[in-house]
Amino acid sequence: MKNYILFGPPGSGKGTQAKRLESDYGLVQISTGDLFRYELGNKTELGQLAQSYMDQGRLVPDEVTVKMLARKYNEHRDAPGVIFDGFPRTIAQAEALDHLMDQLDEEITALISMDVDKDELVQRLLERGKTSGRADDANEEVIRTRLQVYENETSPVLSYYENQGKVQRINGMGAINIVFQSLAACVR
Ligand code: B4P
Repeated sequence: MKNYILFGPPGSGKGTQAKRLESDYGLVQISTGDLFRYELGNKTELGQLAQSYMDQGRLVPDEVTVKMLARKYNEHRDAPGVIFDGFPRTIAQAEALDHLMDQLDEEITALISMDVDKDELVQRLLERGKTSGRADDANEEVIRTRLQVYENETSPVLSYYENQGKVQRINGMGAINIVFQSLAACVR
C-alpha cells in the first residue's frame, strides 16, 4: 500500500489536489481538517473541542488528532494507497504516524511538499473565506496566526522526513491543473 503525505502551509492546495489524486488515481484522501469539520457539523464532543482551536487558527491537541487519524486509516487498509492531507502537522504527530506504520507493517512512501508564496496563501484563503463559511478563513488576523503556527510547529516536520530521504518538492504556484501535473509525476 502506498502512503503519501501531502504537505504545505494552509492554503497551499493540499485539499484541492488530494481530491484530484483520489478521483484520478484511486488514492484515498484522509484529511484531518475535513474529519474535524465533519465532527463539528455533527456537533459531537470531539467537534466542539476541535472548534475552539480551529476558530482561532491553532492546532487541535496531538493526542486527539492522532487517535482520530488512526481510526480512519484502519478503515481503508484495502485501498491501493492513501494521501494524508493536513497530517502530520507537528513532530509528535510524525512520530506517532511512524509508530502506527510500524505496527501495521507499513511505511511512508514519500512526503510531497508544495511551495507557495506567503502573499498568495493569504489571498487564496481570504478569497475562499468569502464563500466557505469557515471561521478560520474569515479574517486576515486568524489567517496570519495559522501561517505563524505553520512556521513554528509544522515546518520542522519537513526536516524530519528529509532525514529519512523521503521528501519531494513541487512548485505549488500556478494553475490548479499545472500543479496537479507535477504532483501526478510524483505518485505514478
Ligand atoms: P485544513 O483543513 O488542513 O486546511 P488548510 O490548511 O487551510 O487548507 P489546504 O492546504 O488544504 O488548502 P486548500 O486546498 O483548501 O486545516 C484547517 C484547521 O484544522 C487547522 O488550522 C487546524 O486547526 C485543524 N487541523 C487540521 N489538521 C490538523 C492536525 N493534523 N493537527 C492539529 N490540527 C489540525 O486551498 C485553499 C484555497 O486555495 C481554496 O479555495 C482553493 O480553491 C484555492 N487554491 C488551491 N490551489 C490553488 C491554485 N493552484 N491556484 C489558485 N487557487 C488555489
